[in-house]
Amino acid sequence: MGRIPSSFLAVESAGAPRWERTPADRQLNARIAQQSRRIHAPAFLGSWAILIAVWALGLGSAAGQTPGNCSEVDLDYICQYTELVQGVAASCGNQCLSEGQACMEACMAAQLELSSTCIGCFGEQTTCVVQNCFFACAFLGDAACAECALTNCEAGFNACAGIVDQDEDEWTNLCDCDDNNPLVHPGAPGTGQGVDNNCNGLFSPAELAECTSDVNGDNIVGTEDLLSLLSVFGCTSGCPASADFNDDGMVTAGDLLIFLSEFGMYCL
Ligand SMILES: [Ca+2]
Ligand SMILES: [Ca+2]
Ligand SMILES: [Ca+2]
Ligand SMILES: [Ca+2]
Repeated sequence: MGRIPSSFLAVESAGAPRWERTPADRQLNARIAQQSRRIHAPAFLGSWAILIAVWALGLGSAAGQTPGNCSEVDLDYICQYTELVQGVAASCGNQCLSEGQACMEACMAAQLELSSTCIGCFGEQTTCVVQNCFFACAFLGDAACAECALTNCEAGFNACAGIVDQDEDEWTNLCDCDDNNPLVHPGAPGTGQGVDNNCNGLFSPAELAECTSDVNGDNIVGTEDLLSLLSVFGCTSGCPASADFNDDGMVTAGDLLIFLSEFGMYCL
């Protein structure tokens, strides 16, 4: 059962790598940053009620692809505001120890921008912990409480919320910005394929691809580059080097194929 990868803690605290050499670089990163999700390192407290929040992070392994009660927006919110969700779940868990599920749900709904169906999963968790782990949590200490809760209630919460790890890279779809690519997750090293490997919303030099068909030098292989290629397509002599990607002196289907293989990539 996976716990929090240490890299999760390092991502933001180390500062996001920023790759900016020119004004165009800054524009690129600014554009990417608009769509980025910030990852906050979780801080765990001693109270057993915090466990409710721990499960909510979906940091354990999860199986199955059943759509859950938490929407994409909910999952993104939990990833983005990890500490807030943890804190609220902890305080609500403490407040509602004796009152149970409805109390927990009302308490969380008042403080978090999560859908009611998603919050229902937190409520179920409260019930699960009280039913299965009350003794451990009340008398045996935090470690025993945590173990009991993870064993008995984590899988149920993940199933309820729809938290999965489809690509089995040990990061669930809460914070895995591409849960179909195991080379992409928070803390992942760059693979030079033009994708945001570490999910920080920015491109480091190690993540960017070496493109040959970024003709206009805007760090993305896109339609402008295609138009530039097509404007000289069929050229057989004296062709512009910027469109002759395979250096055979002509601009033909071979060059178009190279373009297509790089289309959409973010480039050095
Ligand atoms: Ca994953
Ligand atoms: Ca992934
Ligand atoms: Ca990145
Ligand atoms: Ca060529």
